[in-house]
Amino acid sequence: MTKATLKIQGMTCNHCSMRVQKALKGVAGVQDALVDLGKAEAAVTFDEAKVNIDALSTAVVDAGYKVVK
Ligand SMILES: [Cu+2]
Repeated sequence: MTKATLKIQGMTCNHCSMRVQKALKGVAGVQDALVDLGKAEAAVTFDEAKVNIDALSTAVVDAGYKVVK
């Protein structure tokens, strides 16, 4: 498993962080995702053979938020 932290822009409340967390967890290959609203970060544990950072970023963008590179 690989761990990565994504910087996310646009989350303003718990509802936002839950949405992002759900979106990330819904990606095939993601084992776990934990969003920290205060830090505006998502810590994601995933299987690198199945998913990459770009796919994770796309999931966040599709949920309506921005990923800061
Ligand atoms: Cu919100």
